Amino acid sequence: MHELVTFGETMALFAARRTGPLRFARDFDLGLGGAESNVAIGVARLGHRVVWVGRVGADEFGDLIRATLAGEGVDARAIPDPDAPTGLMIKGRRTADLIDVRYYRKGSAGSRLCAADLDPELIRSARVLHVSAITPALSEEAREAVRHAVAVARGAGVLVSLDVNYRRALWTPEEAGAWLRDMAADVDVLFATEEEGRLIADVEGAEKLASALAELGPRHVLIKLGARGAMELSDGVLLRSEPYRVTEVDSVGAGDAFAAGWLADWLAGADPAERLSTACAAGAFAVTSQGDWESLPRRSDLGLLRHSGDGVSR
Ligand code: KDG
Repeated sequence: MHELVTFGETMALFAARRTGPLRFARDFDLGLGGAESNVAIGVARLGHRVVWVGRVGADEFGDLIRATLAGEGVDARAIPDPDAPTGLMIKGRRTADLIDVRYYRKGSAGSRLCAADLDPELIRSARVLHVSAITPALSEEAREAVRHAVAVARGAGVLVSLDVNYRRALWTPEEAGAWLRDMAADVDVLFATEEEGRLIADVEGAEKLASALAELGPRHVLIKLGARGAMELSDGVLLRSEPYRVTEVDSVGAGDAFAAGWLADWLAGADPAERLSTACAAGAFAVTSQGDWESLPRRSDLGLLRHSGDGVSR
């Protein structure tokens, strides 16, 4: 039986190999990206049974998504949509330190996900439902799908996890803020950066922000602080975790890795300090190579980062 259910749009991802304006990129690596499928892979790699649901085009990219997720041990319910293509995400490298993401996803198969695509029994029989605030920005039916899934999960006592994952290209801060404030009372776990948290509550300072967000309803509030680590406010108890020092190659997907680490350790029943440390370690691993999810850790990798000493693992 699966432990975590998630759903959303996963796209084919073309990542430019060379630095500079995208029009001169010439060579691209083909892979995939999607906030929720990144989390699904992360939780699966950390030893838990995960289902991902989404629509894909009846095309080569849909097949790529289905096969890749299955290869990562995710139970992928990739529903083929004959009337729309798989969405595309293009990742350019404008400078060595600046990744430039463009989407070609309007009207895509993934954006047409609707409540009827989500089997209520699948949600009720899980321990965690994980959603991101990318999905409600895709279409009205996708927004309704999130609302429906969260209501089903709450009715069954399933832990509801929400990652803000704000995407400026998809909706305005005002639209996102209104949706998130409306949703906050219905979620148990909220993941946000400081900037994302301020879409919901206009409060300065991570600690005050975490308190303000917790007051809206979530039992666990996670604030990702990037190079400063992370903060968690759970049941009134504040925890902090230092960052792991790694060389950053590609930061896209770090937040999904953090959520995956935290959720996997929640499923494993780890104590809160350990859980937050796993989340930070997973986030650190995610930035060490190209790709939104490829360098996500297995359990055995976590120790490598925690005790890397002179940087050699023998
Ligand atoms: O967090 C990384 C994701 O954002 C990426 O893999 C693709 O879902 C995606 C999006 O909308 O950006």
